[in-house]
Amino acid sequence: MDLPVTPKASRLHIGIAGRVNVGKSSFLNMLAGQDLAITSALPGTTTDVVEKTMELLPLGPVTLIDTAGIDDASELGSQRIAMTQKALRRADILALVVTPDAWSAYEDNLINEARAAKVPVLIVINKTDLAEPSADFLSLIDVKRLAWISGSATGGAAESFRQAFKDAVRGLLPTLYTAPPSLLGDLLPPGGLAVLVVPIDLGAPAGRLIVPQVQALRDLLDSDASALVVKDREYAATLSRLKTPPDLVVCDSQVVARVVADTPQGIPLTTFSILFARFKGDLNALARGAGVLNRLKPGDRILIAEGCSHHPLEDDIGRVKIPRWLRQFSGCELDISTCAGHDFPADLKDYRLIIHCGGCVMTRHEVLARMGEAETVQTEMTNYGLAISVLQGVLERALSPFPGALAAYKGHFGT
Ligand SMILES: Nc1nc2c(ncn2[C@@H]2O[C@H](COP(=O)(O)OP(=O)(O)OP(=O)(O)O)[C@@H](O)[C@H]2O)c(=O)[nH]1
Ligand code: SF4
Ligand SMILES: [Mg+2]
Repeated sequence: MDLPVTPKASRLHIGIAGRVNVGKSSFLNMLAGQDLAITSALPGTTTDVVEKTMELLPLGPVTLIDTAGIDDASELGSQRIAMTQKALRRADILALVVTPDAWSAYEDNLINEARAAKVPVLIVINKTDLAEPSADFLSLIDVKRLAWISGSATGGAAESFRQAFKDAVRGLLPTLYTAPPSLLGDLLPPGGLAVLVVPIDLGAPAGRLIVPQVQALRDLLDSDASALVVKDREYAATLSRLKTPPDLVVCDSQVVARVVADTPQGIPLTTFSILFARFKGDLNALARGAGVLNRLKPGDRILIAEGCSHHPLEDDIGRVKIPRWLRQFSGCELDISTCAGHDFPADLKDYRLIIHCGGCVMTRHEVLARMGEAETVQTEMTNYGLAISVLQGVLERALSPFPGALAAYKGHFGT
């Protein structure tokens, strides 16, 4: 978990999709005001996904993702489709580029997929210098209740096309499913006190706190609450010196069993991982998935999914510790596999459960998109933090500040 939470992870990601040659790359270049992506009259010019991060005032920093046009006739068809789909999973908003009066099942399918993943769609009608869209075409888009803009990426008047795009994106922002809840400030009254229990062991970086801890401190300050930070060893003694109990205790998952034992009932307690599960994903659904751990059977297929592939420290958790704990906890032999980074499998239906990492370098949207894919095939998903708390027998306590998630966990558990 000790990677910087890059600003990239919290930027608005806008995916640009559409059939070959409609002008996706030209549109990206027009927005950027420079020739970044190669464009040409040949269909299938873009073969790799091109990303451009830029300040799109007044929207703020955004990442534009230009994808390969999909054309069933092209030889690279299936590879491209897979690449484009992977890239689009990262999008918070989908800009679907079309040309006047050209609409097919392809556009409808993409829109259906985006809607299933709760991604708002903006139709960008390009090449209007060659032909204006007909009234019938525009009403077809209106009937589908889609936002649209029109213009020409190469035919001059770039400024007004760019402005229309920014206005339209701004209009879609309130519909974004990806707006995260507060990290923890909403769990305390104003002026409240949170105790953060932070183990300083060999795995802790020298001379500083890790990013999730710093983010929690900042969120508490933003919420007019205060924080007391203490190591697990000093926690019990420190708690006993407080005149009134804290409003919330947050601890690292690795020490949750001990912190639960040291915390009187009635004090809301959770872990950093659970806070981030809510911040980065859908806590209720992840808690429901955690319930599956109590009902594993021999041979069940479990996927342990890591959001990136460059964190030697955590290899141990995903590849060694969690599999070992799972086998001990369930008492049976399980079929456990792992994936990392963008290798998240397209077909999830045969997995009994997916246990995902905290996704510190993933956007909330990426996490939600993966959850959506699992949900479509009725595969449950949970994450490391929740799983570790279940395996240590303390998840009910660690979900005490989140009644909805607790009910989801217990409902699935059948108690
Ligand atoms: N007349 C006109 N031509 C355009 C416009 N936008 C793009 N083009 C041209 O259309 C052709 C395809 O543009 P690209 O931007 O490469 O299209 P693309 O959708 O990225 O294509 P692929 O990457 O092959 O899928 C190029 O020759 C562009 O110059 C436009 O608004 N008007
Ligand atoms: S595997 Fe997940 S939690 Fe670990 S560093 Fe990568 S994204 Fe973050
Ligand atoms: Mg292109």
